[in-house]
Amino acid sequence: MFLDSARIFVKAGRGGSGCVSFRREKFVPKGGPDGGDGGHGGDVVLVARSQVRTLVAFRYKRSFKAESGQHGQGSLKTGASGRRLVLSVPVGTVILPDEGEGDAPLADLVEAGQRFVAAKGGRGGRGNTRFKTATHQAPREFGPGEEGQERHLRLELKLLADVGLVGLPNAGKSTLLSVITNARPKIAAYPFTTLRPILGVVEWERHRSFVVADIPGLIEGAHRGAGLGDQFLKHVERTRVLLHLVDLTDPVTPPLERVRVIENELASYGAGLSEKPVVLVGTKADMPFEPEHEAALKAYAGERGLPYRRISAAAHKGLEPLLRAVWSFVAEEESP
Ligand SMILES: Nc1nc2c(ncn2[C@@H]2O[C@H](COP(=O)(O)OP(=O)(O)OP(=O)(O)O)[C@@H](O)[C@H]2O)c(=O)[nH]1
Ligand SMILES: [Mg+2]
Repeated sequence: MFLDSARIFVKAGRGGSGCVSFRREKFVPKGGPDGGDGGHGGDVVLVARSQVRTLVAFRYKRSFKAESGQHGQGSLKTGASGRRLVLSVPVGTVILPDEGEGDAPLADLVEAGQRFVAAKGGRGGRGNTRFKTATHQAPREFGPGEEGQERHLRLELKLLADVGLVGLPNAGKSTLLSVITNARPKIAAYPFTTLRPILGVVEWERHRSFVVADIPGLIEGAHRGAGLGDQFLKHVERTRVLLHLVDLTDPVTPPLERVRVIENELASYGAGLSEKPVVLVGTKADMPFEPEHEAALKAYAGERGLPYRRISAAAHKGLEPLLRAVWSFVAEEESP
């Protein structure tokens, strides 16, 4: 599991001051006090939303202030309340006090739509009307608006992968992860370079990030324990889409044979892996490869109704279209 975290500063709006005012009308002999109350300051509220997958947005902006309330006015007009500031966070975000202030969570937003008032807006001050009593007919007192609450908070999220990379050893999975995410996996020209799953976050435009899991390569018989076995497939059980990487440059084994190996292992593992949406990805396209190999892959993808994309992670080619295809699957299952 991989932890995404952020530290933010939130400040709620200040309450507006109460107003000191007296009624002055031509034919009314004794104008009384008529100062209205100040408006309340806006809250800063965190809301869990399923469209947001990571805390990446909080790397760009860390300080958040809600609007203050307006001052009260004469004629008993209450000031307008400040607008609340709503920040969207991923479902699964745990909100903790600042470092040094304890580790007991303040909130755990486990469901979409769940909210947490991170900073409470200040109350508006009372207008002078409120200070009027039988013996105090012309009060000049008023309440100042209250300060909005402010604090530093820590946000933490345990990431689950949205996208899984599968393929034979050496297919180029880790290389792809290294160019589309912030992760820096080990890459080498021998099989089983990757020994344990590694997660990375793709920043796909702002507020549209998702998590990719790179797992060790699978080989024939992985479900019986061959190679590193299928023990790591549990890390892709919860993903929305699998990227099945096929090395276009392998001159020895026909690509469809290699595709079948992986498909068989996914099916033998069970847990619905073989029903998951798949994007077939031909890799290392910067190197020479047999066009018939790619044609066979494309034809197979066509038959199965799978998208096919050709990439070169090394040359950064085809990545944008691939990510767009992936995003369509990641975004598809989102509930509002
Ligand atoms: N020319 C070229 N070489 C690539 C490309 N992608 C990966 N490679 C090379 O292929 C080899 C294997 O790459 P990895 O990314 O480690 O492959 P993997 O699928 O993660 O392998 P395992 O972790 O062993 O399953 C490395 O030598 C990479 O440099 C590419 O786009 N172009
Ligand atoms: Mg690897």
